[in-house]
Amino acid sequence: MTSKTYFIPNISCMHCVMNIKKRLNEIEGVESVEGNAQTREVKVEFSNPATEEVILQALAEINYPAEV
Ligand SMILES: [Cu+2]
Repeated sequence: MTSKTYFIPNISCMHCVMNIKKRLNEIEGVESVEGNAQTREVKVEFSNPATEEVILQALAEINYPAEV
């Protein structure tokens, strides 16, 4: 399992975090998503078939691109 923490500048409140969690949890292989609206960080734990590329693309699609 891989664990990654992403800084997502567009997060402004808990609703943003909820939207991100909802979207990332739809990805097969994503095991957990934790977000913090204050630090604007989201921690994602995932394994195959999920990849970092898929996660980053999903974030960009919902207008919460991660700063990498
Ligand atoms: Cu928000």
